[in-house]
Order: sequence, then structure tokens, then C-alpha cells
Amino acid sequence: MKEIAASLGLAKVSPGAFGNGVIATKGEILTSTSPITGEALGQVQCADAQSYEQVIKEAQDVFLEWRKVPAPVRGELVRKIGEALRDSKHSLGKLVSAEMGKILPEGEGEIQEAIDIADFAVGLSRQLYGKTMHSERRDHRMYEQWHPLGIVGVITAFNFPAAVWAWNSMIAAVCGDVVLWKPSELTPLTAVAINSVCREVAKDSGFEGVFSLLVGSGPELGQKMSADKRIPLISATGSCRMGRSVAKTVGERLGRCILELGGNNAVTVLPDANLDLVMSGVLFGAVGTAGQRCTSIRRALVDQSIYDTFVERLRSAYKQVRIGNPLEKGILMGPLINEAAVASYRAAIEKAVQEGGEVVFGGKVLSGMPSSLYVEPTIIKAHAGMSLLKEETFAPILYVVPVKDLDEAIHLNNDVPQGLSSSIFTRDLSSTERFLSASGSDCGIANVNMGTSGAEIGGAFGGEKDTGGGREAGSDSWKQYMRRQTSCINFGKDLPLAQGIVFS
Ligand code: UN1
Repeated sequence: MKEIAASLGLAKVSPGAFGNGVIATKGEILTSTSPITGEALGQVQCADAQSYEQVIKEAQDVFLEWRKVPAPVRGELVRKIGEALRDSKHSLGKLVSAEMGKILPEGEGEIQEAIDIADFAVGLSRQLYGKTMHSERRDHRMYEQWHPLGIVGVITAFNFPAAVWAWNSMIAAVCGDVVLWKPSELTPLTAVAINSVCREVAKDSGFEGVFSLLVGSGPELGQKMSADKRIPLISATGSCRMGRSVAKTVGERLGRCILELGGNNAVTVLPDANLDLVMSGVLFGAVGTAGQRCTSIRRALVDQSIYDTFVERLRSAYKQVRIGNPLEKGILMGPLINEAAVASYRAAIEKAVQEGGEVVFGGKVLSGMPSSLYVEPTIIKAHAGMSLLKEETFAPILYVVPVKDLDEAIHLNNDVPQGLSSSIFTRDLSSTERFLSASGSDCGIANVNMGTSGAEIGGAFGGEKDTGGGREAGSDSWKQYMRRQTSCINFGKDLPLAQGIVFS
């Protein structure tokens, strides 16, 4: 296991503070442990107060120059980063799997997601369009332009230790910003490795400091960044609790934030659905990444007429899931991230049973595995009144709820605090359109005949309500990483006032 980290050039104790080069720190030593075997993968020396200041100062200095580099030239740097990520896709993907515990195809998939957003950002670097408006005043022209913003603080979670950073930083870099990354304390090695790949490329162009990194061992570092006025934008991914605290602190100083928080995603299954598609979609959505995606399927809202068939077929599909070392071929589900996650898994199942739910598959922590973090994917027959259905448990637990019609399904889909992702399986056009309409799903993502997870980078990613309202990655998410400026130019000989005001 340790060889994986070593193959990427990671030292026994990696530095945890990078600005325009490595910054000395006397912070505590953080050990990264693989959930696969429980064995230590390597260590990182965390940032301390002094290195924090140094990194911010260097980032500020780099920004002053980087913002003047033409956007397509910034895009060229990001293009090279995409190439470097391609070259290291396998080794970085393996490190993601080793440190986070997701299966290798998903670990590599995550690096692919980083490559995809780099490619997207390269194109975007020539498309940071502003609008031109017709002025109401004679001989005036009005237009808007987009300028770089400054330091973008990116706080990422353990479950996507590479891709979410890339969504933010590839876009921020072409926008002329510099990025300060605070990774999860559970996946610091992935961050150090990815950051060094990018910095190596950036160094050649003289802009190594566009990508800074600070590793911390707890929530303090994220809090410090959130309170820091020198960071105009904080983009944070994680729990609703973390998001509330970040939003409060950033809001206090009237900063900007992009939040991508919890999901409690439901799939609606109507009687006319193609059940083969449903099974593949639900299996990947609920069991993939051991249920540790914010987009994982947590609830299946199934028409009562096909409820029993759905449960039976899904049980058969779950029986085929091979659980084990996620680096081994053919394994579909690896471990949970840590003991706390296993405890939440147990607690949720216990509560489900207390509330009248029936475990029809799984429900147990597995013994005889390489670590104590392997659990069974679990199907629970549930009913709409269970309070647990409104909570997100970051584990492979699926609640299957019978519904009488589409209206009830939409009601239940929306009747939770979170609003990230949703989907419907049907062949009926009216049901599809109703689900996607203004009175349909209230989520940031609404899919048809596919699951709720595995979004492509081209769309804006994020959701409503307790999910935080932020949007990252594609579409026009880039606008949040820039400051908009509206300009009006008078090329005439008079100075007419708007709204027809005469001031004389
Ligand atoms: C997350 O879990 O925070 O849509 C991000 C997906 C992935 C990203 C998930 N592309 O499932």
C-alpha cells in the first residue's frame, strides 16, 4: 500500500504548506490511514499560523501578476495540467482508491473528471463572455466585463478528494484567480500528490503559486480561511453542519461562498419503467462508492403496483455485489471511510427498525475483512412517515418506499431538507415533463431514466435548500469566480442623464 504513495514521489512526511514553493511549517504531523487495510499510507506536516500567513501573502502576490496574463494563455497552462493529469491518471487514481477506499475504476474516474474539467476550462478561457447592452442614452455604449476575483479558498471533502478541487481550481485558474486548497484531513496525500503534479507544470510557466495548499488536521483551518477577508470566495463541499458554519463566517464579512453540501437523493420508479435500467441505475447509485457520494441514491419511491417486484429484483442484484479490497479487479464495493461512518451506518439501521422499517438485505458490518470498515449494502423496506428518511447517512443504505402515484412521489422527493439530486424512471412523456416542471422535483439535478449520481462536468453541479445553493463545474458556474463590471461609455458631445432627468 505504501508503495502507491512512494510511486508518486511522496515523502515519508510530506510538507503540508505550499505557496510559491514549499513553505516551512512546524505544524502537527497528520497520518493518513487507508480504510482498505487500516495501515498508514504516509504522513503530512500540517500548516501552522506562520505558514498560513506566508501562503496567503504569496498567493496575493502571485494573483497580482496572474490576473494580467491573458485568459487564453492561462488556458494554455490548464491545458498542460490536463495533459499531466492524463499521464498520471493511473497512479493518482490508485492513490485516491487507497486513501479514500473507492474502487479503482472510480478512483481513476475521478482523475478523469479532473481531466475533463481541465479540458472544459481550456475552451472556457476563450469564452469568458460579457454582454453588450443598448444604452438608453444617445451616443453611449454599455457593456459588462468579467475580471479576476482574487484568492479562491477551496475546502474539499474526503469522498471526492481530487475531482471537486479540480472543478473549482481549473475554472478559477482560467478566470485569473489563484487557488488555496484545504483538503479533508482524511485524504491529505491525494491533495499533496495532485497539487505537486499541477505545480510542476505551473512552475515551468513561472506561476507555481497559482495552486497553493494548506493541510490541517481539524475544522480550525477551514474556519480561519472562512473568516479571512483576503479570500473573497470560499467554495466548500461537505456536511450541512460544516456549510452552515462556513456560510455564517463568510457572511459575517460579506464574502462570497459556493456551498455543495448534503444530499438525500430519491429515485422515483413508475409502473411503466424499464426495470432493467432501474436495476443498473439504482445499483450504481446506491452501492457505488459504498454510498459515500453526496449524489448517492438514498431513497427509492416505487409505485405500489411494482413494489414487491422491485424489491425482489434489487435483492438479487445486491447478492451479486462483490465486497472487498477496492484495488482488486471485480470488486464493486470497498470499505467505509472510518469508524465514525460505520457507527452512523449501524445507528441508521437501528433507528430504521425502531421506526418500523424492515431490513430485507444486508444490515451488518462484515467480519473477516482486511479492516473493520466493510459493511453490507442494505435495502430497507420503509414507509413515508419515517423521520429517518429526512436524514442523510453517508453509507450504502437504501430506503424503499411505496407510493400510490407520481404526485405522492414528487411530494416525498421534495419533502426533505436537502435538494441535490433526483431522478425518475418512466417511459411516459407527461410523467417525465411533470417531474421536470416547476412543480416537479425541487433539486439542482433532475435526471430521467438514470440514477442520481455520476454527473458530467459540463453541467452546473449543486443543489437547493440545505444543499447550500451553490453551483460548481460547467455551464456558467465560472461567473462566481470573477467580478462583474458594468461600464458605460459616452462618446458624444452631451451628457444626458438616465431616466430622462434634467439637472439644470
Ligand atoms: C460529491 O459527492 O461531492 O455526480 C460529488 C457525482 C460526481 C460528483 C459527486 N460526479 O456523483
